[in-house]
Amino acid sequence: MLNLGVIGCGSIGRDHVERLTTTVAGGRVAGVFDVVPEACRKAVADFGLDAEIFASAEAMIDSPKIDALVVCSKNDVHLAPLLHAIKIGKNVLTEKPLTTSAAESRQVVEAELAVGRRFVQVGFNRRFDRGYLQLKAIADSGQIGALLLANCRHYNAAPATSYYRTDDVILDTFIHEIDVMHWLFGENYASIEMKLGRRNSLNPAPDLDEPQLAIIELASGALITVEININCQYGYDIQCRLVGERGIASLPDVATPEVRLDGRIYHAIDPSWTSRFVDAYNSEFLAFIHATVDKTPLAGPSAWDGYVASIAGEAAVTSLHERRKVDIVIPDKPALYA
Ligand code: ISE
Repeated sequence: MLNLGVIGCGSIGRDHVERLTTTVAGGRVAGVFDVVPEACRKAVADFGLDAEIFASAEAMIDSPKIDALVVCSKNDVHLAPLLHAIKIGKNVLTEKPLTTSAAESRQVVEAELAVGRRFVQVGFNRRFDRGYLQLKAIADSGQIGALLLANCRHYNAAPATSYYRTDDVILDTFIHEIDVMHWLFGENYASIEMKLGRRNSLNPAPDLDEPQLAIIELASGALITVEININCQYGYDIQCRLVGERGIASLPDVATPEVRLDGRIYHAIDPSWTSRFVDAYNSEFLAFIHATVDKTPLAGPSAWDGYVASIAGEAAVTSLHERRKVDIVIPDKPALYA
């Protein structure tokens, strides 16, 4: 049984504590830390945890009672625990994004390269989703030919938090497509251009500019467009369509029952990512736990993938603010991440 220490017991941290306690085998929550101690006490009480509440992330990472870490703290404070865990040789599953800047993400990569092994798996959960895995198999099989275009939609009913701002739309939401499309296409990005759409009058936050439209150009000339709309009101709607030379492959909609009622036929849409990607979250944890227990290389999205996403994310933020197309330059991938 892998003893996990969870850093950050807010919304996604609580979700992960719950899945580790009720669903995912092979690991248990043995320690928790949050800058708000009450969040730890609540998680321990709500999920009946037999876990130590630590006074600091450092103390938990250092503790011999903790085998590996799960980072669910705010996006801009991921770096310190990641570097600390790598330094003392413990694996970490960190929520996305790896960090909020390319320079910080590069530090994580450098820390792994210095030791010569991977310690970090990034929570880009799409890579464990059944539908995306099917798309990847179709793309890699060559059956629809080389990929020419892709269109994605990332719609949230409402922003994730009351303090969600314009850059979060890129670095917290769109970052998923930045990673998963890089993986699906298997080639590097060349440039990105972000556009702001007409403001939704139902958007409650004054400094949250969206919807946004991304146009990504790949090294081969292929183009990806992504609509990010986080005030769509009607549900959590994730779509992706790959256009190849001979055919098209689209992400299947999540199967929900067809309901015939009150003169209508309809399928329910997931309300949020928690339910939409529940299986993917469970699978990413299982993969992390098995690799850590078996001492085999981590197989999920790596610190390098997180770094690439940070480079592209930063370019997207620059593009949005400066209203211009921005080049994306990805360095050569080190052998460790081959
Ligand atoms: C959240 O953190 C996610 O990971 C969701 O997939 C995304 O849709 C949401 O906007 C993020 O806040």
